[in-house]
Amino acid sequence: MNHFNTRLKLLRSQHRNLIDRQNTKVDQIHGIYERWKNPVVTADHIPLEWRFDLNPETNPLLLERIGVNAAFNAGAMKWNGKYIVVVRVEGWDRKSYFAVAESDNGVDEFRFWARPITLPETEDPDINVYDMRLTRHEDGWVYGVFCTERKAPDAPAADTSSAVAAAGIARTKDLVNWERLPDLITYSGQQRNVVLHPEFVDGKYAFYTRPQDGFIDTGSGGGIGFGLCEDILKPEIKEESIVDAKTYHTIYEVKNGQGPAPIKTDQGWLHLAHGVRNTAAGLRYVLYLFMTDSEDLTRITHKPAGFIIAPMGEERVGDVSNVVFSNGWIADEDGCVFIYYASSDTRMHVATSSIERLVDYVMNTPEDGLRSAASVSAINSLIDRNQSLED
Ligand code: M1P
Repeated sequence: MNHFNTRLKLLRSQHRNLIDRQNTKVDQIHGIYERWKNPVVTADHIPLEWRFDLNPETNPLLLERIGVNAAFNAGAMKWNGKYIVVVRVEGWDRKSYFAVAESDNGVDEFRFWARPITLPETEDPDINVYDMRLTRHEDGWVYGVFCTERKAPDAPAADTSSAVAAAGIARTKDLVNWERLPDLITYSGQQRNVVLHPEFVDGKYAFYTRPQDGFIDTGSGGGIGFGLCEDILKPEIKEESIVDAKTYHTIYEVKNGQGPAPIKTDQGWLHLAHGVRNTAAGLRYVLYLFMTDSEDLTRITHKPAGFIIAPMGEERVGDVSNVVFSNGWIADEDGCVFIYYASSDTRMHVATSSIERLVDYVMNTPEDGLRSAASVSAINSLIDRNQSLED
């Protein structure tokens, strides 16, 4: 009993210290955004009540019973004045589930709500669910669109890895009670990184998609697609067009995917996405921005070359190293933007910026010329303009 009480006191104090830890801004030379020093949500932030049997009779050694491996890839939104993240929590058993954590200021003191989200299943139960994008839609609902993964039905018995990815859809009015809708039907293979646009387009629900031939290899798919759906209760996209294709010798050469729902600005829709390229050390995931036309959502108007956020320092290492991934950001009414991103499929971070800075970055950073010579030409043109200032 003595051991139990001492250990419980220690666990509680360590947990409290972690949650209460204040974050500090780390200025970046580029000036486009600031990183924050500490991860904002980690596996250790998960409440002790979810992980430990706190009864000394049944757990006298106070061992962890249901462990958490990672807390990452969170959707985000402002909710009753709080900064909310809907985190992908992955257990020691490899299963992911969703859980809401909230903070008063968006950069520290994230606390999980009392329980993880109880997500209703469809008639074909999900084996794994992850990466929820939140959309406050103009129809009045908050939608969560996520990846649902199931074993490939036609895989030979010896193949215990092949899976099928599709877009699951749930909606809520309180982030506690969720109504599950049928999975999105598309005709372009598998789907991951599907996101609902916040406004109707021609009276229809508009989705960003990411068609892919297989579970990991995108094959002929791999770009950010777009399609319309007439009835959200029977969600189906009959036609998809590619808005932002994967492209040779870019940071999105292998595949890419829409991050959170885009933010509406006076200049157009601001998009955050991830791009993937291959290296000798495996896939490298980075984040990039682009802007689409206010009216024609399929037309990219501005697209800076390269990444805006790439893994840095300890972000580089984790369960899937050399990855940054984002499916959540929040634009405050005063123009501040909180970009929630995960590193290496392990923990959550925040970077802060403003609509003004991100729009400036998107509209004034040179596009990818797709050749080394074009990159040098862009630098020379900048030097020329700078030299003319001295004349
Ligand atoms: O492991 C990196 C990411 O891989 C997938 O993203 P994509 O479909 O673009 O390859 C997802 O499983 C994502 O959760 C994960 O972070």
